[in-house]
Amino acid sequence: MVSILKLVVVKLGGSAITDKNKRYTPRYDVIENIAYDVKKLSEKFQLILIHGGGSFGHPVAKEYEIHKGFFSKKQILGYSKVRYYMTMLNQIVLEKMIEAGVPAVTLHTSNIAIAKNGEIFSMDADKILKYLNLGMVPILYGDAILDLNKGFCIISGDQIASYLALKLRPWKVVLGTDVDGIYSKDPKKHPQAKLIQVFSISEIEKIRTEKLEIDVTGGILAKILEMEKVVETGIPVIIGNITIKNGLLKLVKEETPKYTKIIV
Ligand code: IP8
Repeated sequence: MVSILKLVVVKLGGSAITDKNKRYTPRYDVIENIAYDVKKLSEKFQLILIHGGGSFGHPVAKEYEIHKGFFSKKQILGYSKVRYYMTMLNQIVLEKMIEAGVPAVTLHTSNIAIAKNGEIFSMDADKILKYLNLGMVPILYGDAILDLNKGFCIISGDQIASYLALKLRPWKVVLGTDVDGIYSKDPKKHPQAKLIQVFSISEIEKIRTEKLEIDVTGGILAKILEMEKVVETGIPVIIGNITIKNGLLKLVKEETPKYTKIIV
């Protein structure tokens, strides 16, 4: 069975789908709106959804230093907790998708992938393709996974998005977040920050000098470096706001004036 629909890899950022200031707090209204957009988009595109950790994954991963790999027995309860809370967030996303009529199916990242030194070493992309060919919408998420050298590590949703983009060569990669794109400064701290509509990877030094909030998966800098691998191969990457009504719908179709396109 060969599908003729264009494939889009969509990352639902943790800052959009959760309240990053309150542990384990989903933004139900945002997830519901996104699910409605996904339903509409799924009529025209094949979609792979990947969600981030937000306040479900990051605080607990940081507390137990899961991203540093195994170095103490004290961490193993933390590994369980990260997996537990990420599964919980995933259930919420999945539930809202199904309620909106999206034939979504979760592939738990830690069960289909293994890492080596913090990078995805292998992932069973064939299963993802099989679900796509059935007309379903696979969902993966940033997670704590086994690592061949470090015992375990954290793999971000962005790493999954770039890995799958390079393997499956989608029409485009869309990164949804809670701001309109990449700014000259952190827009949450500097209201006068300017949205960069076309961000060239060569300009990365400009934001490298900024004091940016870094989470266990490296924040905006790690995101851009991950996306460099994708745009280098000619696949477009766009980033924009999915917390507003029809935000994801308009972003995928590039029907909004406010978003960032990442180029080499
Ligand atoms: O939010 C990290 O994924 P991200 C997930 O895409 C965890 O960076 C478990 C912290």
